[in-house]
Amino acid sequence: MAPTPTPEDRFSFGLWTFGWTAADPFGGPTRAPLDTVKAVHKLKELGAWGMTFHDDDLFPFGSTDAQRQKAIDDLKQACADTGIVIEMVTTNLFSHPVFKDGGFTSNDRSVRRFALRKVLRNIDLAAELGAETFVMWGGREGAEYDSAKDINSALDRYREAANLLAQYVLDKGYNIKFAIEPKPNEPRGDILLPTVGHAMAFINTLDHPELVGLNPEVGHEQMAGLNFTAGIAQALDHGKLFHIDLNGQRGIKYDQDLVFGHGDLHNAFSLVDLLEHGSANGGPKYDGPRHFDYKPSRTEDETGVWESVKANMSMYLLLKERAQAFRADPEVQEALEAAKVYELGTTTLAEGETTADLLADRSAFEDYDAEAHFNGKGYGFVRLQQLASEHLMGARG
Ligand code: ASC
Ligand code: MN
Ligand code: MN
Ligand code: MN
Repeated sequence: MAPTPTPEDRFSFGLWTFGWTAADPFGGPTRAPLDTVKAVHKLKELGAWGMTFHDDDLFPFGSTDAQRQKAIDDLKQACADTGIVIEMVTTNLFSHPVFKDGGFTSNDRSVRRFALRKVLRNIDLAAELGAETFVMWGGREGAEYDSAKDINSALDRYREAANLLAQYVLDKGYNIKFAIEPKPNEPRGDILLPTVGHAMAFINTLDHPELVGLNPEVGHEQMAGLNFTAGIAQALDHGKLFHIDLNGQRGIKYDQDLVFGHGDLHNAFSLVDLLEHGSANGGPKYDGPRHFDYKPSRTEDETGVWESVKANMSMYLLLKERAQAFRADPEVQEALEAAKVYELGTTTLAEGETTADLLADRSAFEDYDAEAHFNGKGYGFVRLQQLASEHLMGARG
């Protein structure tokens, strides 16, 4: 039996996830649009805590001011009635044809100015609704052809936009931080800031790096063949894990946006273990929302949509239980010890020891018997992984 989600779990969903009507590049929609107010009530019923949206999810591009305001008022009322929190807001700079060459980094300057205005308006809305995170996924910020985009100028324009937005939030006194979401490709052939690592390096070049972090998505890193858990660990190490997009992906292919855990299950297990317990030797922990950015498969009807919403939360909670059992198992603790996982938490030089001391320590080098030290001895990493796998499969305690 899967555990029941509660608001304390802080699960949240993008309006565009369960609301996706399932049009893809090869075929039209297979589902009717959902009513936002009904959907908020359904989320509450299923045990979710929060919801997020792009401006265009809530009120279609080109809405009149009155239509926009009606959608906002309806959402506010639904949130007031249910207690659902709008924890993050983001801007759609990818659907409308005007953004076909990007928003902040379009070669066309007027598009860049329009994109900034669209985002500024949406930041005001985010503040009004109490959202504390503003995500920037630059899906169209990229190119198909190397000669078509001056990457140096594009990064300058991205930086210009991020600096302007951070200064706006400071001037307005909003309690909002930005989270950049990397993705390697799709819909563009190549996207700027393609991975967690690229984005973190970029953030360090901004005027207010403290206001800008990351919103990594499981599948986006895995599309680049990268280990998502390892990327998250590095983002935590840099104090940059401001938000997270949980979903599933099976290898290097198109962005599948599967239910969390329906892709690389081992990596989902280590991710939940890291999010819930932190690193084995301490270190910064994540305490933000558990946000799902997935798509209910095109084959599903509305019942299947809500089943998939439940499946995301169930997978997370089941993995949390399995990770707790893994950490609590004395045999696992002994295996972690034997594998020297904890020894990596000890500094390489003793406290106060200098480089001169290290150079003077004959046991570290001249008398160190490298052959004897490793002769015939292994680390036992495979045993550890098998114990993790047995816990993951519910075969132990
Ligand atoms: C986002 C985000 C994505 C994309 C995608 C839109 O804001 O985080 O991954 O938009 O979900 O379909
Ligand atoms: Mn995705
Ligand atoms: Mn995402
Ligand atoms: Mn996505």
